[in-house]
Amino acid sequence: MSKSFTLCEEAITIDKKLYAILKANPKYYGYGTAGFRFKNELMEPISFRVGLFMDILAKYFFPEALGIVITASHNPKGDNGIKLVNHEGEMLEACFEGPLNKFINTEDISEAYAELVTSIEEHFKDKKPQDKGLIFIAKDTRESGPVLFDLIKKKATSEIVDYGLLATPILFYLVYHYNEELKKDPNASKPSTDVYFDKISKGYVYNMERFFKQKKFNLMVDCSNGVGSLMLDKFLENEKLKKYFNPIAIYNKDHSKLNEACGAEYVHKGNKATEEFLATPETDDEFKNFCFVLDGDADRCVVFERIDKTKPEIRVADGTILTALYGRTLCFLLEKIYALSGDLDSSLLEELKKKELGVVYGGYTNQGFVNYATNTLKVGGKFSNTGIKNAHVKAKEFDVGVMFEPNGHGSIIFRRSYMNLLESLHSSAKTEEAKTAVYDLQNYLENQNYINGDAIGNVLLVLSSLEILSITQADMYTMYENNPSITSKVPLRDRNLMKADPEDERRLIQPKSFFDAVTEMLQKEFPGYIGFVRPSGTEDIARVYVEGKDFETCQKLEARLKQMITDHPELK
Ligand code: G16
Repeated sequence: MSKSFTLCEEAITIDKKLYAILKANPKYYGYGTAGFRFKNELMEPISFRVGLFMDILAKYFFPEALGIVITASHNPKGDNGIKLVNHEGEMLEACFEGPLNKFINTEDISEAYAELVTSIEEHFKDKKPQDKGLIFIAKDTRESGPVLFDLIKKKATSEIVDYGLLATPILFYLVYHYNEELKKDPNASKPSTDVYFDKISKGYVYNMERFFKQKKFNLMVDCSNGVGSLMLDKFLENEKLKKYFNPIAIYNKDHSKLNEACGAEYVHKGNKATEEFLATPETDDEFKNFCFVLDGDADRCVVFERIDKTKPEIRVADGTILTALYGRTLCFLLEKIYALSGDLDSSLLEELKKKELGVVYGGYTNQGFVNYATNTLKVGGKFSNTGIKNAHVKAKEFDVGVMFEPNGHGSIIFRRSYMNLLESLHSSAKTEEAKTAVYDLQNYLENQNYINGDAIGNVLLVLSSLEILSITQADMYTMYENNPSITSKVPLRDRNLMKADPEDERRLIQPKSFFDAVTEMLQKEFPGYIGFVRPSGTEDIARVYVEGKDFETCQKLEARLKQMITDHPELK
């Protein structure tokens, strides 16, 4: 093993004791859709080893920071997890997942550590590690968070900056921000979270000052009893934000009931409102309740409203509708710029017109949206497997990419070169009107969380988008027509019983016989319908998705797929 990294005896002793927990629960502990996610006690040995892994990696990136968020987001409160943040403020690069998984799943830590060090050294070739590393850490409100935090830093020698309780996307942003600042000033100080709150608030206040017309709704936010309520309180310290909505009602702030019958996952998957919302009567005036629902670590949000003010049924604006809303707003802002061509530098404008705007969609994205993006918005589209870590890679292939999962996780990503072009267009604009039109787009893109999507940032961006487009919340639901669809799940003993094709998760490579049977059944009995099954990367469940012309047929197909999962011998 390299001399740069050694494992002390104490670390070996600590690990031995902790690893017994994994040995007693033998299975493969893989880095999934959003990092590691298992029962609290299983996360303890994993956290200790993750601390050692990140310590090595951080020394290759120093003086840049890396990040860790201790969260299991939408999972039940008995679970916890770890999301790892790379030096660009994105999820850990996929190339490190293999060595990390090997490290976690090899019992003998001395052997596993030596192998890990070798593979990281090979990755960095001639680059030498520093003596120090820097890691920003935050956690959600789970009780097990502090224990995992202590285990992560127990034998890590890097400098740890503890950001305490924080929404996942904020920690991601802080890593990005600090590393960007370092490029300008090698002595940049560690950012405070205010950097983030100020940025997002600035974007919203600008949009409102420019486009706000009148109050139209009562705003409600369901925080899933998670860390989002703390973030929202912090945002609302800014009085300017509150000017534009009726008093905000915040639900589900009790951290002891994290994700219990509330939150984005509950509302989105169940297509039903929470008790608290239903217990809040609509007012008699013209205002309607407008509800935003966050998830446990406040990186996802979906929106809903009552269909009829007097009835409990709701309709949900999922992440796909948010993609349509943002895509439409971007097209609108661009059209406003194009309309002022006489006031703008013509060659820069031509360059802008050549830039590619696109959307990223996944297996659960309704075909109704895909048609809307292609035929109405006329923007490019790319398929991505589940997980923001995958969507991000695809979104970066566009100059401006709107990436959202239907479950409400997403954001607008753009290339720095695109923003530089807007800056040149802005500074060379010949009239105030043209300058403002360009700045409207700059503000819309720059002052939102373009790193990995933030639930509260998205609440504000949805409100901004509606004002920019002069449309109401109700208009969001009629931008395009969805095909009937159902997303559901079937418990699995172990998520590893199924393996999805890494190229396209809608195909299963294991059990092969199950996938072949599903393909044949679909062709014979449900022609024209979409139906697929994939293992979750965050829970021990199989996710089932069906979509087609008729809802009743979708229900039959869903029931059929669920039965096939339950009956298949290799899935028992
Ligand atoms: C995580 C990921 C999301 C993903 C979701 C479900 O969300 O960040 O990208 O869509 O899990 O993944 P799976 O279908 O593999 O269970 P969160 O909000 O729980 O972190």
